[in-house]
Amino acid sequence: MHHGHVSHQTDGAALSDQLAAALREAIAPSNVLTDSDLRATYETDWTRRFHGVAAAVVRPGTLEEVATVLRACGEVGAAVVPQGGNTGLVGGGVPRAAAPRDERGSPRPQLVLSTLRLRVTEPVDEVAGEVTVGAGTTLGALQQHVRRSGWAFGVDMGSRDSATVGGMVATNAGGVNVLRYGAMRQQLVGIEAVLADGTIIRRLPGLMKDNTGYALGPLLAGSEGTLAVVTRVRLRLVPALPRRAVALLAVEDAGHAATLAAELRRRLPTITAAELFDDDGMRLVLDHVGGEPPFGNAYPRYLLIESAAISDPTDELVEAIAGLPSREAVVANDEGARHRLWKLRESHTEAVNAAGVPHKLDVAVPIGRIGEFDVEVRKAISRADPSARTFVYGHVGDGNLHVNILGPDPDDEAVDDAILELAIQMGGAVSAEHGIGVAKVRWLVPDRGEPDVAAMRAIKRALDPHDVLNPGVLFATPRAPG
Ligand code: 2HG
Ligand code: ZN
Repeated sequence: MHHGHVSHQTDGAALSDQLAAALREAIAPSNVLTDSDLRATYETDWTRRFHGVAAAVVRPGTLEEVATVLRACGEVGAAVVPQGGNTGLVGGGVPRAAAPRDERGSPRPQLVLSTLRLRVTEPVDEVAGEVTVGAGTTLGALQQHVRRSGWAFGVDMGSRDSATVGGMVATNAGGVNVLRYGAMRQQLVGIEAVLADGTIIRRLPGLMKDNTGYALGPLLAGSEGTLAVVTRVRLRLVPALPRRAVALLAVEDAGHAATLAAELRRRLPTITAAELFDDDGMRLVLDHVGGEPPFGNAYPRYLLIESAAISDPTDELVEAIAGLPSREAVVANDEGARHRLWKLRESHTEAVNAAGVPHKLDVAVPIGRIGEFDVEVRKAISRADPSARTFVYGHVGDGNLHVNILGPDPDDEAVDDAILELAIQMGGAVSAEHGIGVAKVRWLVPDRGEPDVAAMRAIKRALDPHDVLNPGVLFATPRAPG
């Protein structure tokens, strides 16, 4: 099988004099990085599995600069890879390993367009419970920014200090609170973006209801940089819930964890998260970050539950889990102890990454079939690669499992295929939150079906007829026909 899109890079075309001159005229030369040392961190993704060569990394600081970059790239047929905090896990925000090609088969230069400098934050609109921020604002900075307003942001995830709001919208990031507040698309009330030809679209209304025409924001959410560069977003906020409690339950298997989480969603209205991990994963985390195991015994699976409210939800949480058939449980309400329990789950990504170059599949599975999936996926992985090490963790409350594999070569996709095939077979999806990127392009049609993908391609052609934005991401053939 040919798996040319990972690991082995071919050289992309260099920056032409015309494009170099146009960029340097539009943007301060210090924000047009052509030196390979300066480009390096923008060229490799967080897993190290995906990387490519950029002719340049450009860091526009204003909306107009973004538009100029896109126009200049369009004129010379260069490809633009939009990038936020570069915390993506499917290769969608770094240059392609095999450079995209033009009609004559020549490699096109690829540029990374970093949105990190688009950081203008507007004051919180306390009456509407909304805020408008630049795409390059990190999630952590956004959380900080709204802190004193009595409002909070509804999406949270482990990469908060690097992930940017623009990237999170472009990928429709999910995270740990989806069962309570939804993913990024559900937080979006307005958007400003630049289309491939430099056209600026903007709707940042500050209106709770706005039913005027096609909703472009929700369309761009999850478009993975293929339709526009997101420059600014208006986000809904949720009431700040300052008091928290966390419980860790030792359980028999993943199906058991899913059933308990589903039960708690009904019995515990303050629930904000229901997370799963297995014992191998927890040992790997403890070896990596240190700390004590939460229980004297080892158990097959662990379920972490968080509650948040205006007043202390501990009693409510304790009561809700008291009647549940778990093997053992601990509850934490002071900050240090809560943090230690969360760390057992949130440090998985980092611990797995420290142990090797991982294969990561973030599948969605119908909640009622999670137990069966967890059993079958481990069998399918051992069949595909008997020496693979498997860790299954994730957001069990919303049906999103992160299957992580160590062992197979970065460009050996046998285990990836086995996992994704099983997810589709069981009525799931090949991506729950990380997106398709370049990692799963072959799986878009098997998952979505031809008619859906044809409609997506029609949208892509209408908004980006010359395939300027992120070619090679989402669709299997870089160049859409027609
Ligand atoms: C998480 O939930 C992230 O921790 C990363 O989505 C998942 O490491 C992963 O595969
Ligand atoms: Zn996740």
